[in-house]
Amino acid sequence: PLRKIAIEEHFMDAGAVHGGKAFDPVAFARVSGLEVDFVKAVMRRMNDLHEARIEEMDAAGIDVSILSLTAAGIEGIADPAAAAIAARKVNDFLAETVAKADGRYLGFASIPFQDADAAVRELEYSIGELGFKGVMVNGYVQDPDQDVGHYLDEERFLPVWEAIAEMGIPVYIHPRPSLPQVRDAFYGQHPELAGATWGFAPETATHALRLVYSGLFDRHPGLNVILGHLGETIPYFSWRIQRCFEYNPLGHQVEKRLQDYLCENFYITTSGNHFDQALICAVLTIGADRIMFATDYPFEMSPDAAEWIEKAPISENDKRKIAHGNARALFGI
Ligand code: GRE
Ligand code: ZN
Repeated sequence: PLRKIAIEEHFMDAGAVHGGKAFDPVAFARVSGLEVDFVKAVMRRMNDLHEARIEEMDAAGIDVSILSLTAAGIEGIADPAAAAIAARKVNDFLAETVAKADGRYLGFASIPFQDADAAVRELEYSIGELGFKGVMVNGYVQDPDQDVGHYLDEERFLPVWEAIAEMGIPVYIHPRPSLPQVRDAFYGQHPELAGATWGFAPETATHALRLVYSGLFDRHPGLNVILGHLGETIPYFSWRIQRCFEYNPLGHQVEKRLQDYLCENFYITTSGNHFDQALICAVLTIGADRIMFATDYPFEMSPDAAEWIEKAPISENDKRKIAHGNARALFGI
């Protein structure tokens, strides 16, 4: 069978993230636009890091899962000092989990972007000492005082990007629910559209485009950002974005076309988007060398993701790159 490495595979460390308070499925369901029963079922699988998860990996032909803290994770913590403490706990917990898993798990670091110095320290610890393969960031970073978020194109984050670029590790930008003011304005009477149905995609795509048009990749041409869900709609829309930016750059000049940044600075994954037509758009836009397999466990069932990629209407060679080859090369597995 097609061997796989899966790279958007979540766990939850509720004790660390919620400062010892129990996870609240009702609150999570409300902000994520989910049914409470769905959240409860997902959380049972989320908290299993041993038997059932490994069995599901075996059934799907997944040799290695790169684990990441589920959204909103550290980014959702308002107090910078609490964020730094929580990130350290989560990273230590993940390192122990990886160490016990006989090579079946690797990890993405959580870092406290709320405080750039602390984030760089946690990078050095989690990448340098714990051996994690990159950073997972769950969208915008909570402000300590107001219900606003900070996207990673802000100047305050430049030292963190510099350290990331120097280490040569990728950053996976994962969705988190939009800020309340965006949710209310966009989705008011339609909470069913706010989450993974639709809202996560424009939220995360906007974040990625802000990075591009901030000139981040001109400053760090070797930097790699990973997007899930077959690129959060960006491949499909990339031609129009480039076209309309050329007409109306509004002072934001960058050195290359969006298509060039996609091919040089982005990877996308197949997490939670088992759609042949979207895959083909991605293959024709960014290329099979920059697409990687992921399942979005536990929000999706890994065998569904596996069966889909096995049957996808692309070449055997592309399938092998997507299933495991690109991840082996990028992460040195
Ligand atoms: C996720 O990956 O974080 C996620 C959610 C809610 C629904 C679906 C989903 O947080 O993939
Ligand atoms: Zn996910």
